[in-house]
Amino acid sequence: MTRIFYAIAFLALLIGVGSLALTVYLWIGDWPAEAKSTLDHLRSAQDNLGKAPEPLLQNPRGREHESLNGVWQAVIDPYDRGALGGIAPRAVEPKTPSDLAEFSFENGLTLNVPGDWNTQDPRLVFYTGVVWYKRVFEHSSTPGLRTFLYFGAANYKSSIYVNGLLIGEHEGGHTPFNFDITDELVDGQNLLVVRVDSQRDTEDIPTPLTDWHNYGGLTRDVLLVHVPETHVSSYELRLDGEPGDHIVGYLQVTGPALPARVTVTIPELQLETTTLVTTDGRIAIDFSASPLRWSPRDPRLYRVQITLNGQSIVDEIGFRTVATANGEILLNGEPIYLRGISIHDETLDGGGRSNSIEEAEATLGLAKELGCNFVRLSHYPHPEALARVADRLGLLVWAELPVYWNVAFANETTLERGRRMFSELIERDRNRASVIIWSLGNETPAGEDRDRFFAELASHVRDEDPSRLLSAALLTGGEALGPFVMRYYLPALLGWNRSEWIFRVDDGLEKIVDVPAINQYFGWYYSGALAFVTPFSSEYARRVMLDNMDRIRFVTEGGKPLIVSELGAGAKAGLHSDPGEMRVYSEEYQAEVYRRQITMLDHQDAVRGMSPWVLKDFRAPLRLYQGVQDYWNRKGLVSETGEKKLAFHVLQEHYAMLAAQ
Ligand code: GCB
Repeated sequence: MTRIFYAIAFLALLIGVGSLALTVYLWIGDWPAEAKSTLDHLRSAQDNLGKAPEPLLQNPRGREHESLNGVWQAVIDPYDRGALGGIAPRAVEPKTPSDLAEFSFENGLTLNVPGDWNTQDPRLVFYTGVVWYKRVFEHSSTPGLRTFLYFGAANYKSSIYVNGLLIGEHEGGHTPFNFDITDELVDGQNLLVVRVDSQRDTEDIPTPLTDWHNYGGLTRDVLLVHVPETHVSSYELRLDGEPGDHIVGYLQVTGPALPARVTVTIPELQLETTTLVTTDGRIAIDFSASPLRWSPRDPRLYRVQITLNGQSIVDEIGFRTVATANGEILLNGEPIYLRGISIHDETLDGGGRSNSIEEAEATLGLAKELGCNFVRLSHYPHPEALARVADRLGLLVWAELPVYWNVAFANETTLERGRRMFSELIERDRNRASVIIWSLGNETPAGEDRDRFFAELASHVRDEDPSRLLSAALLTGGEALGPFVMRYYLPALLGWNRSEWIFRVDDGLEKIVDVPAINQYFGWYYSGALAFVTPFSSEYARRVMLDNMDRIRFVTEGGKPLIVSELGAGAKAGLHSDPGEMRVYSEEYQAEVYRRQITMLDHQDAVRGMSPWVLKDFRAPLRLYQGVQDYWNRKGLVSETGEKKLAFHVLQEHYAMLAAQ
C-alpha cells in the first residue's frame, strides 16, 4: 500500500514539474522559429483582438511619410479559414514540395492598393466576404521617431498584422485610422498582412441593404507616417464667427515631452506665433488676423506651417464663416443658394472607388462644368482628396455618414459606431473650408428610437465641431406622402384640383438639425404605386404629376432653410423617345422631369439649395432590370463612363441662369 502511495506521489511530482517546465518553456523557451512565430501570433491575437486604433494623426500627407500603395498579393477566403493557426497573418508558405499546405499567397491574385477588389477580378464583382492582403516593406528605424501605419479606408472590417502579430482592428468602411507600429517593426524586411471583411450585419453602419455597391478592400492610401515622439497630432485653424477678425482653434500635442513650444506660421498673413502647450497636451488658439475670405467665387487658401521638435506639418487652409439665420444659409455673413449635385464615390471612367487627387479633380471638374457651387458627397465619407480639391475649386461640401435607411437605432453599439465614424471623419476634414455641412444620415424611418439616436449623434458632432451646420436627408415616406396624396394628388387625378399642393416637411429630425433636407421623386416614383391601388394607369398618374408639379409648396415647421437633397429620374444613355411620350428610362423623359422640377423649385421660399440625384450612373446591385439597369442606378446626369445625358444640359442651363442672378 505504502509503495503504491509513494509511486503515485512520485508520478504526481513528475507531472507537476514537467508541466511547470513545459509552461516555462512555452513562454520563454527556445522554440523552433516556426513554432515560436505561431505562439507569438496566438498571444497577440489573444491580447489585441478588437483593439481599437490610436487617435488619428491629422493630415498624414502633410508630414514625413512613405507610401505603401502599389501591387499587393491577395487571397480570397470565402469561408474565412486563413486565420487558423495564424497561417495567413504570418504568410506561411510551403518551403519544400513535401510540405503539406492549404494556403499560399505566392503565384496567386494581386490587387492594386488603393482600390476596391470588385473591379479588379471577375470573381470578385459581387463578392462580399474576406480577402487577405500581403505586402513586404523595408524599414530602418530612426531614434526619436515613431512610425504610424495609416489607412485612408478599408471596407468594412479590417485586422492588421505586422510581422505576424495582430496589431489591432478597425470597423467602418469609409474613414481613416492608424496604429503606432514602432515597437513591432524590425530593421530590414517587414511583413504586413491585412484581413479585410466586406460583410456588414444589421447592427452595422450601414446595414447590408443599400442602394449602392458594397465595394470591398483597401480602397484608399496606405501610408507609413513618421513623427517625433512628441508631436502635434491634431490641430484646427478657422475663422471665428462674424466679423471674422480672429483665427481660432486648437493645437493638440501627444507624447512624453510636455510642455512643448509649437510655432504656427502663415507667411501670407505675416503671422508667426509660438504657443506653449502645457502638460494636458491641448491648447486653444486665438490670433487676431483678417484673412481674405474663402468662397466659391474666390477659393483663397493660405499656406500654414505648424512646427514642433524640428518637424513641420504643412497645410493649405481657407477661412470663412457659415451660419443660418432667418431661413437663409449664410456664407461669410451673406445668403447663398446652393446649386448642387449629389455624387457617389466612383471614378468617372466606369471603374470603382476613387482615391486620387486626379480622380477627385475629374469628378468635381464635371460638377463645376454643370455650374455647381455645392456637392452632396453621399451617402458615406468620400476620400479626403474630394474635400481637398473642393477647397481648391471653391465647391461647398455636404459630407455624410452612412446611417442609411433603417439601422439598429435602439442599439447602443450601433450608436457608438456612428459616434466613432463621425469623430474620424471630422478629424480628417476639420480644416477644410469647403466642408460646411455634416449630414447625420439619409432617409431614416421616423420613430422614438431614431430620434433619440440622432439627438445623441448630433450632440456628439456638435461637441467635436461646433463650427459647421448639421443636416440629414429626410424620408419622404408614408408619413409625409400619405396626407399629400390624399389631399391633392388623388383629387387631381379625379379632376378636382387645388391651386396649391402643400407638402409639409414634418419629421422629428427637423428639430435636431440646422438645415433640414428632403429627398423627393415627383415625376418618377409614387405614380406607379398609386396606379397599383387605383384604376388609373401609371402613365396618366405620372402625366398629372408632371402637369401639376409647379403647384407644390414645401413648408417647414421651424422656418429653417430647406435643401432638396434629392430629385431625379432614371435614363439609359442613348435611349430616346419622342418628346411628350412618357417613356421611362429615356433621356427625354428624364430631361422633362428635370424641367418640371426646376419650375417647381424656382418659387419655393423655404428652399435654399438643391442637390439632384445624381451626377453619374453608379453600380447598384439592387437594380435588376436587365438590359436597362444591369445593376446600375441609371439616375445619373452622365452615364457610368461619363457620356452626358440631355438632363445634364437642362440643369446646366438652370444653374447658369441662377449664377447670373
Ligand atoms: C433615394 C436614396 C438613394 C437612392 C435613390 C434612388 O431616395 O436616398 O440612395 O439611390 O433614392 O435612386 O432611388
